[in-house]
Amino acid sequence: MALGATLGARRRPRLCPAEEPLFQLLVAEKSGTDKNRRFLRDFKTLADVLIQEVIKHDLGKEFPELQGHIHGEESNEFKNRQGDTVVVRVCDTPGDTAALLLSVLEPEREAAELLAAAVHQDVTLGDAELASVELSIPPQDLAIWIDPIDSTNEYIGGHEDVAPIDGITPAGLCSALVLIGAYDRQTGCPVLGIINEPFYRRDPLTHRWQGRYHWGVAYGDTQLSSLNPPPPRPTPCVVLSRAEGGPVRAALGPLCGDRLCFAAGAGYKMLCVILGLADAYVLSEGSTFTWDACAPHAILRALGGGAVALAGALQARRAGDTSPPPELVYNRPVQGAVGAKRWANQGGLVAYMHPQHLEAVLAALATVPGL
Ligand code: 2IP
Ligand code: CA
Ligand code: CA
Repeated sequence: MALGATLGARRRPRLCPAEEPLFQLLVAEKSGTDKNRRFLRDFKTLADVLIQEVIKHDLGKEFPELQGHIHGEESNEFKNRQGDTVVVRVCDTPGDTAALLLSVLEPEREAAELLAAAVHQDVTLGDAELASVELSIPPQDLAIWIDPIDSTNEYIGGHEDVAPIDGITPAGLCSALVLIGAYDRQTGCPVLGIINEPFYRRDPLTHRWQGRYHWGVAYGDTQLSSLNPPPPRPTPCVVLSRAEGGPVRAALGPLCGDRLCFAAGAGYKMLCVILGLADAYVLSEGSTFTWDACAPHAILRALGGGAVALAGALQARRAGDTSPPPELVYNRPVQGAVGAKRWANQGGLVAYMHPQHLEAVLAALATVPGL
């Protein structure tokens, strides 16, 4: 089976399997005793690490050529409450996985067993669109970035009822996303992306959470996606982090009229551009990483958009270079940096759908001193 179809059709990295008690734990509110709160925090952090391990395990099994090239944000070392280090992984049987998880979640045996059952569950998606895709990408040319949960703070906070403003939900559970991106090992270009929205909405009848996912492939001359490119707005809407500073806001304000929007989650803000809820996402600092941007960037490229390094683009522009700025790549660590910072998207980024909006954003930001 082709890699693209398989990435989409294999077990979904959904946080919420059908089992109601497990599901309740994952989204449980912060009510109850301190002990409960601590357990929930551990449980959610464990889910974060475990999702990455499940994806790594499944992909590596299906495509041995990818083994050693599947990277993620999380380390699989997890400290339990006794201070011991547990290496979280998918074991050969649900029983072994449950036993391993229990060493973190003790004494919550039921939670450990439900989680292990979810990990070992085989989910086959009937995605007619993906099934009809005839594209073969050699797995040995690719590598993977995974962010098992983006917008962790919102995930842990668990706020369910944040009202959208012009279609963009500024905070809350719905900005917690699972991001899986594949890039070309040689060039670093993003090739394939999947964004899973586990908390997309409540089913109106059952009141259970429903997820949805989006995918895109940009490989050679092939551009395919589960979505259609959104049309450009005459006056662009730019989405920003709430942490974005005054000078950037002031420079972009006039460009957008009253349409500066704010949202949590780097992945969610890129998704807003993908879905046409915003025309661009601007970030002026290196506070996102390869695992945040790779998957949404691949989908943007599949739809005709992209993502560029902001500082580099402004520098080239100021030096009189009028060619389109180079797109972000995912195989180049930051020289001299250590830890997660090696994979920071240094100097910020602009994600866009339509090149004229990228151009307008860069023109507006070129006036900001210090950028
Ligand atoms: C975070 C997360 C944050 C985002 C930050 C990312 O990833 O997406 O929400 O900040 O840049 O690195 P902001 O919400 O201000 O855009 P994670 O949640 O995976 O740590
Ligand atoms: Ca992230
Ligand atoms: Ca994360």
